[in-house]
Formats: sequence, structure tokens, C-alpha cells
Amino acid sequence: SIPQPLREIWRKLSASEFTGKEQFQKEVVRHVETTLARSIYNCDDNAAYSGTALAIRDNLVIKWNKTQQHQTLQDQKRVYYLSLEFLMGRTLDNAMLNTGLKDTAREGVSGLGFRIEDIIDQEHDAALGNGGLGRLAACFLDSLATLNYPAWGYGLRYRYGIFKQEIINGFQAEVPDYWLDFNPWEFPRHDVAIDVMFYGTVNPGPRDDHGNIKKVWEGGEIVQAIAYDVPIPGYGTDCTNNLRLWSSKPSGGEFDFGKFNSGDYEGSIRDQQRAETISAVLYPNDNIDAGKELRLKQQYFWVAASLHDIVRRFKKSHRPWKEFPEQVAIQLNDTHPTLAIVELQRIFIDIENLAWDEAWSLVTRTFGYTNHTVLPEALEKWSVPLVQNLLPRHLQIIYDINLFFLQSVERKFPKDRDLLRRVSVVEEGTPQVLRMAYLAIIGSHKVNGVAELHSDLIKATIFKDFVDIFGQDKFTNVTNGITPRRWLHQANPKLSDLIASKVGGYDFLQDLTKLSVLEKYIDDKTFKKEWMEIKLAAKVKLAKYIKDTTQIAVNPHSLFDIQVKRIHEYKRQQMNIFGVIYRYLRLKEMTPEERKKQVPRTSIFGGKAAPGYWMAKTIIRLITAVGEVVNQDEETNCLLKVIFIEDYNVSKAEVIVPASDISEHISTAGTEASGTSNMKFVLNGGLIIGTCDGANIEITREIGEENIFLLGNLAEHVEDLRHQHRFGKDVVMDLKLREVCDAIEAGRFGPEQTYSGLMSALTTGCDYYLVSDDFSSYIATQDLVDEAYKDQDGWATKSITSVARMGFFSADRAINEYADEIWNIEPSKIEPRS
Ligand code: HBZ
Repeated sequence: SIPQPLREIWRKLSASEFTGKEQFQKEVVRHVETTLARSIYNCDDNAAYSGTALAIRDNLVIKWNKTQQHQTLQDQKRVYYLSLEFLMGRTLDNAMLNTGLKDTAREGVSGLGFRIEDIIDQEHDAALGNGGLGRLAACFLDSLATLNYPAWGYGLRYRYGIFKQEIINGFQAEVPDYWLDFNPWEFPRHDVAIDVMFYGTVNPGPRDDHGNIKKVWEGGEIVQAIAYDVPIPGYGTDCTNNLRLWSSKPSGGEFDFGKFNSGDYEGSIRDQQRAETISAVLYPNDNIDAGKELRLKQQYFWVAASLHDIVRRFKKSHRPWKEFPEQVAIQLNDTHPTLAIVELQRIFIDIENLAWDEAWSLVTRTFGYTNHTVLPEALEKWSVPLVQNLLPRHLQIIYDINLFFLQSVERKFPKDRDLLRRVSVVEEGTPQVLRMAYLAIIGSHKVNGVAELHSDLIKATIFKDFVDIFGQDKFTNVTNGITPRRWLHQANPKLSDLIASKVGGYDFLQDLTKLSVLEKYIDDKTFKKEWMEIKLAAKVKLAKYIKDTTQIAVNPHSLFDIQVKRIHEYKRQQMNIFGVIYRYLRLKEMTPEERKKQVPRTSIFGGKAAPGYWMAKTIIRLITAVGEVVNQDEETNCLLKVIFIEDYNVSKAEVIVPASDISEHISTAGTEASGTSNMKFVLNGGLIIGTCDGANIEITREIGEENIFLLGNLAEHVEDLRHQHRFGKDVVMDLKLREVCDAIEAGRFGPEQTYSGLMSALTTGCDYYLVSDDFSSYIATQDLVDEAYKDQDGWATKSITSVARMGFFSADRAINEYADEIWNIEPSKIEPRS
């Protein structure tokens, strides 16, 4: 509708991307001087970061605009990835690498008197996630853009991300993470403002087209959702997708001028604060469901705004409703966005006047649901009274969904009342609760787990009845993956360069299976030497970081044994630290001659405990306490050091991951859905010690049993072992573990009361995570690790072979599987501007 001459003028004036060092420098200086209002005299590293980020951002935005226009014009099916968490980490380095501008920028800033590394280091992590689930969402966005899929992410713009962890006197303390001081990567869209309602009542309204009395939800509290958009660049493509994050604020009328003018200033801002609270803070729990009202408000706020946006975009195309699932795929990252199913049904029947069955058919063809856990305490359940009060209309719709579902079950399996009870969305009890995973299954056309074992387990256990009802085909597996751009090329550029020099350039970053070419060089001495030198350099870098932050010197030639992930009993950091204590006790007994034969080891831990998870906090305390004793013991500290890295996050992971010799993935079999750090460590040439759990199993299949250190009981035996702990007579604790517990209880690591909970979990607590069952296997396997490490050439062979066989674990492979088997979407390449 825009007249041709105007288009011409606009086209002529259109912004264009800078190219080359000089143009880049010009842009940086321009931004420092005009956007930041600074000059050469007060341009510190931080200002240089801002200038660089703004310059790079300009190029990104041009690609982003082009992509969005292209995708709108093509009017193809899009996927919307709904996730309450996007653990993005830093953006600048990734943006430079993905757009191919890093060398230009390095030279450019160097000419202006700066080092690119210092500039990159200025950036605050965007830490809008807890752990694996949030980081997976970030890796998936990178792959979606890299593969040219039309895709949007939808999430919440938390003012506070995951808390910053401080270790004070050996204990975790939490500090708020206010990260929005300067965030050049987001664009507020004040024109995209959506009203979201809570509370209120449902009243009878006029008759609809089908002659039924309509239900009208009205009179509630209204909060506004404001869109903030973040560009997501693909690697080696112009495709730049959008991540839309919602921020809450009071809707127009809510700032009460009446109150304000009558002197009740506090009252007038109370409403405003209540609205703003919704997107204020990320809940710091991983794999635990706390059931708080504010969390439910966050979920609905985000889901309602996102669906409103998606439906509005669909309506612009003037297509009939029946084409909705041909244009829109929505993926639910865990059950957190399950209300989206209910909201879309509500939009269809209450607002767009579709008949129930037609609406429901569109809904179920639109959604896919990804499950990330089998842990019962992590499965979301919402109390019915809570939902009744906050979302009265949604509760009615949920009841109807459930009723029609149960009726269909009754038709298929007549008179199986226990089955109806088991699969009902509403779980009986006081209060009644809604089982969100069941709702997600009923409202989706595909349900997937995140690794083969996990997908098999959900079918055999928590979702078994649903497999009987819906059939096998609805349930599938998409094994997780990681983006090799961030987790190899960005985190470990030297390794990436070495690989590129052997496999014929950097194409492997877009097709990770090309790594297999490395196997040809397994006997190439120089290559092997370079490989091991790069590993050593990464260890030296981490050692320096440890020295700078903890004042503890660690030997880069020692075996670096790393476990970094959220602290959780099921992940068994306690088994690791017990193993460290066992090693220490052995070292203490040895003669100086015996000690000389030992492989020196540095045990490195990192990870956050949920603030209310007392046992996890106790585990941290034990790790730091063991560190205090062991690191100062002159007799043994050249053979054993224990480090706890404070505030583990994405940018620290980028330093830590390249530096492992061994990393630990030792969850109780059947509890870790997939794990993704296991993939990151192996891709960087580290070997792993792990249980037969999650993706460890597929990693073993790919890289070969000879290249991994497996330990412990299998998932199929876990139930029996637990039964044995509960009901078996005369269960005696493993002797090695007994010795460790004795040392702890003797107060060798500080007052034994500190650890009483941890100790009793093993005994009166029936050792739910089976540490005592796996401990001797763990110790024996660690001995094998020491032996293998003595043969450095053999170690290098394992390392290289493993990397060569890691192609499968690219997030690109995972995304292609989702696209083909769940979303039914096609890539659409954006042609570079001529
Ligand atoms: O998702 C993790 C799994 O534990 C891990 O095995 C898997 O690799 C990863 C990606 O699929 N799950 C989480 O990280 N879960 C959470 O962080 C979480 C956060 C809030 C919740 C529940 C879980 O309410």
C-alpha cells in the first residue's frame, strides 16, 4: 500500500551494514561519542564494550529486519518455542562469530587501543534460566537461526535472572542479579502492549452462533505485557530470528491518580508494583515444583501475551481458522507453558466463536510437549482453588477438556474406573490438584523425551497409561544437542582452528558429522601433540582464573576432574566429594614412595543450590570444607586439591568446559533426563566418568565403550535396590563409604552436626539416590581413570576419537528432528542483499 516513489526513496536511504576494519572503527567511535556521549578521554573498557556492541548490533539489526520481512512475505509455517527460561549467557562474542565479524572487530578495537578479550569480558551474562532446560532453549535458538527455520522464542523478561552465588564461610549465599543496567541486545516495543487479565468472575452472556449461552470472563485485574525483542543471529547465514520477552507493567488505568491526589502515594504505587512483580524474578528452583501463586501468574501472563501475539499474526494473513496448524507450531518447553493449550482453546471458543470440537482439533494439532524429567517432585501440579481464583474461566475449560478426554477413555476401555482415576487431569486430594503434564499430553499431538533412555522411561512409567490410550506414535524421542558454535568455536577457538585445519575448513560447525575426518589423524604425532597442548593451555587458563579468584594455586599438569552443574542429590555431587575424601584418606596412609606413583588430581566443583534446598547447600558446605582441609595439607596437597568455583554460569562454563581431563556425570541411573554438559565436555576433548543414564548412554554408543568410564547400577535395578534399602534386613554400608562417613563424623571437616542431614540420608533416609550401592564401583572406576591418564598417548587417542564421533550431538541434528517429526516446518533461506 506504500506508493512506489516513497519506496524508492526509502530504499535509497536504507541503512547498510558496515564492512571492513575502518568502517567498523568509525561506527564504534560514532557510538561512543554520540550514543554514549563519551570521548577518547573517558572511553574505558566498558565504554569500548558498549561502542563495539552497538556497532555489531547495527549489522545484526539490518539482517534481523530483512529476515522478519522475508518471513512475513513468505508466509510460511513458523515454530514458536515457549520457554520460561532462556539461559543465553553473553551475546557480543557469539554475535561477532555468527556474523563473521570477529576478526574485523579484533583488529578494529586493537587499532583503538583495546583488546577484544577485555571488551568481551565486560558483558554481564543474560542468566534467565536455571540450568540445562534454559540452556537447551538458548542452543535451540542458535540452531533454528543457523538452519534458516522461521522461528520465534517467547519468554519472560525477568528483571532479576538466576541469583549470583557467593560463598561466605564455605556456605552459599544468594545475591540478586540485576542485569539490565545496560543491555544493548534488547529492543523495547512499546507499541506491542497486550492486556492480560487475572481473577474476576465468569458470568452468563448472550447466546453464541450455536445457540449456547456464552460464558463471559470479566471484572478481573489487568496487567500489561510489553514486548522486548532480542535478535538471534544464525551462524554463516543472514537469518536472524526473534526472541520476544515480555515485561509486566500496570495497564493504563491502574496508576490510581485518585489515591495519588488524595495523598495516598504509597497506595497508588502499590498496584504498579504488584503488576511489575510478575516479571521481576526468575524462580531459582530446578527440578522442584514449589506451587507458588506468583509463579502461576508468571506462567499465565507470558502464555496469554504470547498467544495473543501469535493469533494476531495469524489473523493478519486472512486465512481460515482451519489453516492455523498449517501455519503455526508451538513447542512447550516442559509443562511451564501448559496453560497455552487452555488459552488457545479459550480464544477459539470464547472470542472467535469456534465450536468446541473444531477448536480442540486445531489446538491439539498445534502443540508439541517436551518432557525433561521423571522426578516426581519436579512434576508440576497446581492446586484447584488457586487456579479457580486466578483463572476461573480456564478452570472450567480444563474441566471440560478433562471430561471429554475421560469420556473417550471410557469408550476405549469401558468400566476401567481405576484407569480413569489414574489419568484424570484432576488428582483427588485436599486440595484437588491439576496434573499439568497430563494436560500437556492431552493437548499436544506429540510428546517427546530428551534422550533415548528417558523417552523409554516416560513411556514405561509416568506416562504409561497415556501410551495405552493414545498409542505409541504420539510418544517420541529427540535426543538433546548443543550448539558447536558456542561450545567449541567460541569457547575453544584454538581447538576449533586445529580441527578446521584437518577437516577442510570450518564447515564442520554447520555439519558436525564432518568431525569424523579427524579419525584419519589418530596416528599423526604432531597433530596429537598440538591437540594435547591446546588442552594444557585451556587448563593453564582455568588455573589462572582459579588463582585470581581463590588465591589457590593448582597444578595444570594434574588431572583436572570437573563436576559443574546445579547441585542436586540426584546428580550426586555428594558421591564425588565422598570419593575425594576417600582418596585423601588413602594418600594420608601412603609412604612418600607410594605417593610418588600417584597421579596428581585437581577436583573442581561448581554449581548453584536452590535457595531453599537445604541438603544441596549442605553438600556445598562439605565440598568447601574438604577443600579447606585438603588444600592446606602439606603432605598431600601436591597430589590433591579441591576447588569450588563460585557462581557457575554460562560465561564461566566457556572457560571451564575446554579445561577438563575428566568430567563427572554420575546421576543415579534413570534420574537425569539427558544432561547436556556431558556433550560439551566430550566435544572439547575431555573424557567422562558417568553412570548409564540420560545421554551418557548414547554418547557411549557413538564414541565407543573404550572411550568412556562407566560406573554403577543400571536404571532397571534402581527400584529393587531402593526396595532393599527400605525393607531389606541387615543392610550394611559399603566399607569404603563407611570409612568416609567415619571421617566426616569424627569432625575432620568441621563440626559433624553440619553434615548430619547428609549422613542420615544414607542410613535412616534409605539412601534414595543409591550412593552406597554405586560407591565402590565409582572408586574402582576412578582408579581406572588414574591408570589411563598415566598413558598420555592412549589418553590423547581416546580424546581425539571421541571428538571425531560427536557429530550426532549437535543441536542442529536435534532441531532438524523436531522440524521434520513434530513441527512440519521447512527452512527458508534469506538471500544476501546484492
Ligand atoms: O533439562 C534438565 C534435565 O535435568 C537435564 O537432564 C536435561 O538435559 C535438560 C535439558 O533437557 N532440566 C532442567 O534443567 N530443569 C529445570 O531447570 C527446571 C526449572 C524449573 C522447574 C523445573 C525444572 O520448575
